[in-house]
Amino acid sequence: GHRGAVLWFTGLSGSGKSTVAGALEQALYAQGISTYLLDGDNVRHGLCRDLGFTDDDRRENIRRVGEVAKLMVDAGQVVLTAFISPHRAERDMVRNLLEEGQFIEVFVDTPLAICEARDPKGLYKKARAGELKNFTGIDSEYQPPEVPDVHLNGEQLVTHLVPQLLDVMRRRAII
Ligand code: GGZ
Repeated sequence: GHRGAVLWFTGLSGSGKSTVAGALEQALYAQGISTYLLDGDNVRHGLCRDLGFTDDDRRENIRRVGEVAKLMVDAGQVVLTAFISPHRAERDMVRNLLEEGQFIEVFVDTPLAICEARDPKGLYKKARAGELKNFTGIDSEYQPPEVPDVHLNGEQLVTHLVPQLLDVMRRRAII
């Protein structure tokens, strides 16, 4: 069995949040544990389609995602979220929405230079050229977690990272 909880992935664009969360989802599925992955691809086109990337809009984006995650956790679901969520205050707001132990902050720690070299969507290039404003890490702040529940080295392979997450979930009696 399993109990409801949210694994809240935070990190720069291109840090690997969605990739790691997707790989964890597959590993859990193989163990018969269903999860739901919330990320920009399924949220920013619907629930948050009216929001952009100003500080206020990011705050509202994270607030809405946090409220949805809470509802799903109340329903017993294991929720994975993959948003930059650059501000400590918003991540702490979501932590405070949930019960003790239901919120697991996962820092996907990948240096900006590596994210920028990966640049899968060419967004860093656009941001450097001034074509994209308020880009996290370029002209918008990212506040790294001071004491994340899980601190992942984003330069490692997902095959190495997923077992670390499964360990934490077992230790916290989520799975
Ligand atoms: C950061 C941006 C921006 C700006 C578009 N800053 O790598 P991606 O493309 O797929 O992921 C990024 C995604 C970030 O959305 P989030 O909802 O996770 O952000 S937040 O938590 O801060 O609300 C990136 C793309 O959207 N993107 N413009 N200016 N990322």
